[in-house]
Amino acid sequence: MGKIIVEQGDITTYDVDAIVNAANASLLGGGGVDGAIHRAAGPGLVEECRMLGGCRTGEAKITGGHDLKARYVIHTVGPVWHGGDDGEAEKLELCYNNALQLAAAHDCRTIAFPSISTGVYGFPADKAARIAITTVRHLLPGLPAIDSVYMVAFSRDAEALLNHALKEG
Ligand code: AR6
Repeated sequence: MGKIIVEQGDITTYDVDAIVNAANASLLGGGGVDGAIHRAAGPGLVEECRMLGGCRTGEAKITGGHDLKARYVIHTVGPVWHGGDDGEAEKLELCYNNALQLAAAHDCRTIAFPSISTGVYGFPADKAARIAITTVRHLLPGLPAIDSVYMVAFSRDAEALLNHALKEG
């Protein structure tokens, strides 16, 4: 069965089959990890994204990786945190679920995720880490072709939260 690997790093440098982007509904780029991915992938990425017609919260769409080492970018739109009573947890779970299923459908064996929604969208990082790990862990037995899922934390603090969630399970 595939394994979950928590690391601190810059997801744009990952040499994996697919990296996941924490995008917005337009899919036309933005700040944070989205901006970094678009800068590293080059202008071909936004051109391809223009043809996708946006993406709803919790959904995922796939493009090529362009100038990235990754073969694909899987774009998903996390929920904006509104206090926790607006279905945020379920929507975040959907992001991980849909992104991983889409990766598997494209024969990806190695996938890297950022901590979706924990930047501009304000999702509490501890809760988000638990949802990320739990969701991926539940899916892996049903997706035997997936070999490694990297959970890439941008900060040491985020890495510690993910490691804590990994040990809890
Ligand atoms: N590698 C890995 N993680 C990163 C990187 C990187 N290069 N850069 C940032 N992070 P955010 P969101 C982490 O704000 O909260 C954009 O403008 C960051 O530390 O990128 O889902 C979109 O266009 C944080 O932990 O995404 C949307 O409008 C995590 O990635 C909006 O932000 C997510 O932070 C989406 O907000």
